[in-house]
Amino acid sequence: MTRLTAATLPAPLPYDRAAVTPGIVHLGIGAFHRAHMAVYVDDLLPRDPRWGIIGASLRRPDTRDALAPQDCLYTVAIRDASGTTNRVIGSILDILDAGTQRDELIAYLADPRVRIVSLTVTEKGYCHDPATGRLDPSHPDIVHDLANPKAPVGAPGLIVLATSLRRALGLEPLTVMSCDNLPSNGKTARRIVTALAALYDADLAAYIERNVAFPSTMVDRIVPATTDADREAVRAATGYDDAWPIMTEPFTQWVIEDSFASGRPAFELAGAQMVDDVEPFELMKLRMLNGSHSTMAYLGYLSGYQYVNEAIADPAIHRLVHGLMTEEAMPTLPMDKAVLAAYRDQLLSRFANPALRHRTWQIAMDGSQKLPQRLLGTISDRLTAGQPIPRLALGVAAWMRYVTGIDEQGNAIEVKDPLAARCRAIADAAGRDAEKLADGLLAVSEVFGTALPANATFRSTVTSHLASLFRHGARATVADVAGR
Ligand code: CS2
Repeated sequence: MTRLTAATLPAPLPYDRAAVTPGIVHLGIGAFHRAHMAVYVDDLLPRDPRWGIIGASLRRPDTRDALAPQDCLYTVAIRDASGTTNRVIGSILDILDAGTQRDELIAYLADPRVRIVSLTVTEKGYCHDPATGRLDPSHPDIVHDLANPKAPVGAPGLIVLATSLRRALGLEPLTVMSCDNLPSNGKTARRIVTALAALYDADLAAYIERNVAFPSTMVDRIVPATTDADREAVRAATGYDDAWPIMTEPFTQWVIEDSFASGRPAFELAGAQMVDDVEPFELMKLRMLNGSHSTMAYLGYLSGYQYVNEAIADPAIHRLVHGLMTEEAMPTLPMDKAVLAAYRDQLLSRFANPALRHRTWQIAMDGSQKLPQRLLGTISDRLTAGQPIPRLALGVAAWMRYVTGIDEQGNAIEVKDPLAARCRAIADAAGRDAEKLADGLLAVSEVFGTALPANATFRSTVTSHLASLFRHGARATVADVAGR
């Protein structure tokens, strides 16, 4: 069968790709970027060809290897119960593997045509302490980059190098645009990049502080990992071979703080919302969507549900998630109640999308990096206000049960998390003693900080839920906490 390439494209793109020039370097060219920002840019290229994307992966060459033979073209398959729409995206002009093509990547970062560096490097790519949001100077990437400032491996190190080269060349300053699920992601990126720069050179840190823009953005589109069955479905529907098509839902949202150092594409013409303050949107999304997602991931996995749509079809999980959003998350959010209720209802139907096949195991990944902004911030706010936290605490307890690495049938769970080994050691020492396990994990300050573990209500609610998970299992515990 024919491979998707510029020469075999079934229908021409709505712009002349040869006339598109690079304007954006994207670090972390995974499925999420290809389903989200690259689609918005693809929509804009017919009006303005100056914003082509150069993608880079920092860890693995697999995206480059899959897409380079197909001219970086790929299919986005938009799926729901009514069917699938396949669309070819051409906004990514080139993909570099930072491990082997670092010089090319650095040359693009210092290219005068490039004015935006965007990021989807996941929570752990920020090399920070998740509980405080501050640079972790002992992070292996930071240790490496401080010793090798001209050949950095982490995103913060690459941005610092790019900035110093651009300053030396007298180029326009960059805009660094985070598209990761972190609270105040722009401020977080600024804090980390500036802190790292200060470790090299105080002048450079001051330059960054004054000149580089770090808009916050709220990004939203659910993107399950692509499977071989998905590749087969795209092949059957389109008649060509695509080594790495992307699966996603019809819904997409992007809210961007309108603060750019050296110009930007007219993202609003592709449907993005340009606003002065993204924080209320970010908080809503992290606490409602992602908080529900992580809760469903751990409880769903432990209950034997492989996919989110199966988990949310369980009436007790549905009730729990509905209650978590309505009773616990929504009262902490600075948005209009009717807007929040509509967002909740839309989320519940997005979770139920039967065509997405979003694995609970995929969302369960990297919980140590995700819990603070998804559940713990909401919990702190509620405890401060003297409000109860039964459902949120169950989400936290389910994470603790999950990172023991053994499911309810006694089978191994493949726990993917930078702190997996540490959590596992704590779990092995605690056995099935809920109090010991909770004590051990609550002492992991990168996740829980220091204030929350000192709160007696938090500690006892989490511990009693954890005891119930061990004694009665996830399904019975969910039914109990969700109520009738
Ligand atoms: C998910 C997110 O994998 C996860 O942790 O919660 O990737 C989620 O699908 C996106 O944030 C949706 O925009």
